[in-house]
Amino acid sequence: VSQKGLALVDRDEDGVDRAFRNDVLEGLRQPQKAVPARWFYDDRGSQLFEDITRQPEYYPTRAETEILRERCGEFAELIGPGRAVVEFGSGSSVKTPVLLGCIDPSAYVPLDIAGDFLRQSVADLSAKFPDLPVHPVEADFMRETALPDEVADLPKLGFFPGSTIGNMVARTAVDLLRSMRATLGHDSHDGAMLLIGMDLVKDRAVLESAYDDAAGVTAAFNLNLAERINRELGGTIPLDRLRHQARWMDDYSRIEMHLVATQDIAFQVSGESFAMSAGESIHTENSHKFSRRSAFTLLLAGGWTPVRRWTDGEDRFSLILARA
Ligand code: AVJ
Repeated sequence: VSQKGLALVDRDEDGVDRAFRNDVLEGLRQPQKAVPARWFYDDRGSQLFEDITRQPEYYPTRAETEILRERCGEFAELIGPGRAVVEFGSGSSVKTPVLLGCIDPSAYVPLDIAGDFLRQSVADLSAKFPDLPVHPVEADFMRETALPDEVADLPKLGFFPGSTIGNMVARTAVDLLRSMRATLGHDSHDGAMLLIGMDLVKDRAVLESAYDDAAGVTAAFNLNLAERINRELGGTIPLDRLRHQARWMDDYSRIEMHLVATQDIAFQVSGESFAMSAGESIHTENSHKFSRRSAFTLLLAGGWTPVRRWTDGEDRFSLILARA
């Protein structure tokens, strides 16, 4: 195991994450208030997301894991042994071991901006695969990243599960796909491959309840963002006057999550004043859903040619293998 120690979070004199403050203040100044979804994932938010994946209404994690388990032999055949698996994000404790067990890789490179999660997932994986070299890289996977020298000569497989690509609008998703292609190398003899999870369009009621579970875990996950703003940015957002909402936006083929004001409110964040009328919202997340064709179009725009596509037994979720 090798590790480059790098502090990626830029904090001011008071320990405030500057990028978080900028994103929140800029977002709250817009006519449709919005905060980027990446800020959900503090420790509490990451824990709540884990809880979401265990809710009966939230099918994506189970559906994708089912595909990974059932198609093991096909992955081995199409991807082959000896690749360096580069995971964008620090890795799920369930999905990553399934994939690694299927394809006999020569190295594993988890790429994550959060060093703590990275260290935890490295420890978990090394315990399960003691002979597999693991080279964690602390980096923002939205940017092209230099991979460790140890994997320079290995053919690469990018792994991007969870339909996290769906949290991006098309422009950002294409930027990411292109930077993944640059990171993984597309000009080598043994070209890079990408295995990517993309959630599918389905019945509106099924989608809306996946993002508004009966136990209220997704609501808590959404509200935690406002709590985090209050805690880290000296905010006074009245949490009891915000309500979680999941909306299917058919024209955009996406679920939007909002925090809706239940009455007129005024609050401060980092010394700046904001107001919301009853019914007005803060837009906190997009989760795009794909058809076969919209998924292929997005991948092709990002420089990736689909090789094979799998879905789960109920056609809820897709996993696509593509080549650079
Ligand atoms: C796994 C990050 C893509 O959009 O489905 C779950 C995040 N948000 N419930 C998704 C999420 C609300 C999730 N991602």
